[in-house]
Amino acid sequence: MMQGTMLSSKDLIELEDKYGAHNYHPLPVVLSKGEGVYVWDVEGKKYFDFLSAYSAVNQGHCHPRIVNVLKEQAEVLTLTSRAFFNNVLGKYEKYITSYFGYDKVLPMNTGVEGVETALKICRKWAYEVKGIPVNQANIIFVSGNFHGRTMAVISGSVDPSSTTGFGPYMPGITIIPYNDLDALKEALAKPNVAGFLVEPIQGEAGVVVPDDGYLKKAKDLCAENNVLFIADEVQTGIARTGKLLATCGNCSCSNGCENKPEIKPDILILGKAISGGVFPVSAVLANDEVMMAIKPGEHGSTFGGNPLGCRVAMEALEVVKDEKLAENAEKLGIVFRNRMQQLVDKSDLVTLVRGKGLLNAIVINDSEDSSTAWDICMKLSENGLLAKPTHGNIIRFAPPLVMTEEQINECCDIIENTIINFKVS
Ligand code: IF1
Repeated sequence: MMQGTMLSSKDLIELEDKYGAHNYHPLPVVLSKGEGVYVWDVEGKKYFDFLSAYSAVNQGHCHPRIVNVLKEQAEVLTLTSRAFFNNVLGKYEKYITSYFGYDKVLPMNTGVEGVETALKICRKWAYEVKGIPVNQANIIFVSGNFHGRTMAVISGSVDPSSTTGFGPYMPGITIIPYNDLDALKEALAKPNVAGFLVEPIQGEAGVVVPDDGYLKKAKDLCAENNVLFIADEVQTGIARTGKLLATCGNCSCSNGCENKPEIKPDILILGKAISGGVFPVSAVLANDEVMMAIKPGEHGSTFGGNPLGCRVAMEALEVVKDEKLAENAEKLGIVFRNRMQQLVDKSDLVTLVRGKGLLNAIVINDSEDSSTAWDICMKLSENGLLAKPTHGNIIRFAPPLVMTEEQINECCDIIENTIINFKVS
């Protein structure tokens, strides 16, 4: 195919099929442009983006302030490695630790690198501070989790699509049911427990929101047992659930939020929208008594803390504050769930709606392995709205947080009309 010839969606799908690993099954939509809450396909069709690259573009596609900083820094210095200092990293570290209220940050790139980093910090702290016998540390995961695709992380998964064919798995992991404090109490009573890793809301499991008080009680149980509470806010963080963090107000952060310090993770993991979807940036935050367990040369990465990602992340986080994205997510989430509840009440196809802020999902009245949710998403794309089923019969709805009330109502109209007129095959 000649470079520069206009390739159709079909051509481009064929290229990926022929030359790309088949590790995804995307909706047959080929995107070529994004701006705010909208994306366009190769043929010029416009869509509302209701997935936001799995909550990585909370600030909206190609936010001008973030893109401008990317361009500016890209012409000056992109990467030095950590073999040397650079003139951006220290400023970023001060900025982000103040923003979230922690002593220190360990900068990485992808979300799963952040999770792996948190697991390593937790183990190191267990041996050097808590005094667990070396190589005996155990970390508690919860079933239904999704923390990424690396070997250690899938060792704590119960999802066959994440685990089958990738053994043997990493030892030192206990898996208990999510949202079950008795199970947590029992697991914490075992010897050598170092940490408890949990998503405040389970995104991939289908936007599963735990009972009120679960996270707070879990944090308290961890504290009582000298076990680190590790929050994976890669998907739920950065204003997505209607607060800066789903673990809610770290009132010692620099935002002066009035929330009382309800839950403050011992280790906080951020990714995705920390950079507005413009560049891979992740961050692991902790206070000194935990973070200082890592000594020079014991962890890092080529791109971790690069000046380009740091500049982008600082601007992306400023946008979250300046544009009051958490408040907007909170407000529009209520509008969205009310509209979806009306749909639940009048359609046999939708059995429930759940979520917080603008991380929501509807459950389709069909078996997990039916194609109904997929077919509905295909119809939604024809009607100008992009979403994708998560597990089986659940459709996740996560638009950029810059959406207006008028736009969210327009999207609810699209969803409602699509569902009402949908014929189950
Ligand atoms: C894919 C899922 C979402 C995450 C949480 C860590 C990571 C993720 C809570 C790892 C990443 C992404 C991965 C992406 C699709 C998407 C996803 F469907 F896979 F499960 F959002 F729910 N913690 N989630 O959600 O971050 O290394 O990807 O930067 O793998 O297909 P990452």
